[in-house]
Amino acid sequence: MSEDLISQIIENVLQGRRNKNDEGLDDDLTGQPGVVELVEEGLQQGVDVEKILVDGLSHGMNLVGEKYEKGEYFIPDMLAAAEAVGEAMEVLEPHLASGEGARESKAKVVMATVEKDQHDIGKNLVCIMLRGAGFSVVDMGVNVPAPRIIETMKEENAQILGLSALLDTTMPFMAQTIEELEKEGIRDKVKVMIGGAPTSEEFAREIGADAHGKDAFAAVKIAEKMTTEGGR
Ligand code: B12
Repeated sequence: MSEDLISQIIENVLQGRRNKNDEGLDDDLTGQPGVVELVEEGLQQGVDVEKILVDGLSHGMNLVGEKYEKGEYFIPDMLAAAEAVGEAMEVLEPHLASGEGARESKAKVVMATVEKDQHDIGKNLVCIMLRGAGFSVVDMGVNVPAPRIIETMKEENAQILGLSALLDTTMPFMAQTIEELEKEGIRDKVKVMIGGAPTSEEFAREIGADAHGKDAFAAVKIAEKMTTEGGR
């Protein structure tokens, strides 16, 4: 039953359908439940929240990415899917954040998508999972210039910084942010993790980040390690 629901979520992400009023890309699907309604149904049925998030929404979005790469989808298709996933994540978030881990706050994490980059689905997913695991998360949003990130790290007295970039062209802003942390004399007080499709372990080492996470699960593991061991 839950597998069936997950496939329906994926299918509707691919169709870019937020709710029952949306038509979808192929046939006219108006009237059938969209991503938001399916997610609500999953919650009512007691389907695991992380399963909905990772196997449904995130996986669906990755398939959209593949279709875009093959030239089968165009930007408006990506955008429709992204909006549907974003809205459904808002429905899911309170359910994760009220989970077991949420009672203790492990550490404060500042999360940002770097300057000139508007991609936020992956970052939002990381924020949701971190909150669910009991971290206190300050989400700075997208297109955040390095100086603002540094300011917020100081104001919030955060222990961990998570940077996201989805474009080759915005990866250098990750390096710039780390340089600014050094200039401001707070690099040794914070741990930096980076992520996003074009980033890698190697790139993380190159720019002096403490860790690279390939997905939201990795982000949680890294943040936990950073908190307990205080290191890489
Ligand atoms: C959706 C999408 C969009 C949406 C974004 C909507 C939104 N609100 O985010 C829209 C339509 C706006 C968009 C716009 C553009 N996009 Co776009 N987009 C995508 C797409 C299809 C999916 C990205 C996504 O959401 N993936 C799903 C999430 C769940 O995965 P994720 O982001 O990778 O995140 C996971 C991990 O990476 C990791 N993670 C992420 N961040 C972090 C941070 C930390 C700290 C950690 C530990 C882990 C971590 O955990 C996440 C969860 O598991 C990708 C294709 C792809 N294959 O990635 C292209 C893609 C990223 N886009 C691309 C391009 C070129 C653009 C545009 C320039 C297109 C244009 N010509 O206008 C613009 C740029 C806008 C801008 N200035 O940012 C290219 C980038 C190429 C490159 N290598 O530079 C891609 C790869 C598509 C392609 N093959 O050409 N895009």
